[in-house]
Amino acid sequence: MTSYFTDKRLEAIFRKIEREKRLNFDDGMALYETTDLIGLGHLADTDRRRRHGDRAYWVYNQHLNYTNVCANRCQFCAFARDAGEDGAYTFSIADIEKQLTARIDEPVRELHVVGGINPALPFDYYLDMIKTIKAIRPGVTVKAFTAVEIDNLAAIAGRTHEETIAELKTAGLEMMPGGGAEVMSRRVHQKLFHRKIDHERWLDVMKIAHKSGIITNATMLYGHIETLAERVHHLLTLRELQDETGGFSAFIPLAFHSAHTRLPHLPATTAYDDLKNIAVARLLLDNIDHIKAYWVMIGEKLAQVALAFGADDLDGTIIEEKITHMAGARSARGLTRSDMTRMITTAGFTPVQRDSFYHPVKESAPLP
Ligand code: V47
Repeated sequence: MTSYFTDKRLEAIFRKIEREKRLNFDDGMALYETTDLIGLGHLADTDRRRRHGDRAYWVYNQHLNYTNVCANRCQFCAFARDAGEDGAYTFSIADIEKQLTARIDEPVRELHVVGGINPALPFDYYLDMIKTIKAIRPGVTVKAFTAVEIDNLAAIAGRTHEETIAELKTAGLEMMPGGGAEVMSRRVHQKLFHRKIDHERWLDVMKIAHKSGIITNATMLYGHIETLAERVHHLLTLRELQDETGGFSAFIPLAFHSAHTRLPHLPATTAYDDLKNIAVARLLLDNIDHIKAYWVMIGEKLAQVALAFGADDLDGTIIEEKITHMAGARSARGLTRSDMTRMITTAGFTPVQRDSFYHPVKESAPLP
């Protein structure tokens, strides 16, 4: 039989995987450097099918971005504003109640809640926000606050990270999203987001969350000034923490969008690089179960193709996305249940509606 691979380095990696040997930094570089996209996709798809068969997950979720006022002002962000600046907003608890009740007839399973580092908000605001969500929608999972926000909450509450997470948990926090580490490199941190906590602190907060029983996701922002070596280092650092805690549920590569940011000259990521990031993550993160193709950032069409390049999850309906659309994303603002299932079935996979913890959810009503 002829070999699948036009790149001989992939053949060697294939044999390593067959012998269940862990991939290392050099393998990661070879996977990123290869131009054998089909060979890379084949390796990732084989791994993906071994874990998940032909299942592809999605969740009925809603995003809530409670404020865009942010003290960090990262170079790559088009969402943040200074207090009082044109377009700055902060939702009151009453605004949040209104947003949730407006969608109360929809079978939302997960609320994804993130916002800027707004120095005017007291700790009680965050507790009230979670309690309000749980009061209006007792059945939803509250997936809220990146490690960056948790670090800020601990500072304003004057408590340790452990105590802060414990209080938020009592209020109803069940899971944390994966944003905030961007790409784990001192060089990139200095250049693009020096006011934000560094990756060592991000990892410390994630470790504490995991040890407190909070499952989290992890992300990597790619397609700006990072090198391939920095990407591989990022993935291997996540793998190392996962060996210790087992607390990461899914990994989501985030494709940089430059419009209205301080890096407007940077070109959009290519489909080729988007698929590579999915596939390399699937292969290097051997201890993280799920890889998400986040359709908001790579578009619905490519997200569908990514299911054959290592991704097993398309995230969800979202209802209304702000962060990437303010940076020029041209994908939909939100998708319906039938959009999600059509994307999956027409790619040859079996759709599984899930809750936040990847338990299958029974459809209770016909698709709209
Ligand atoms: O940390 C900010 C990124 C992240 C831009 O855990 C940008 O399920 C592209 O973390 N272009 C927040 N990306 C989003 C996030 C996330 C998204 C979906 C699912 C989950 C999950 C988490 O968005 C930030 C940053 O890395 N971001 N600006 C931009 N211009």
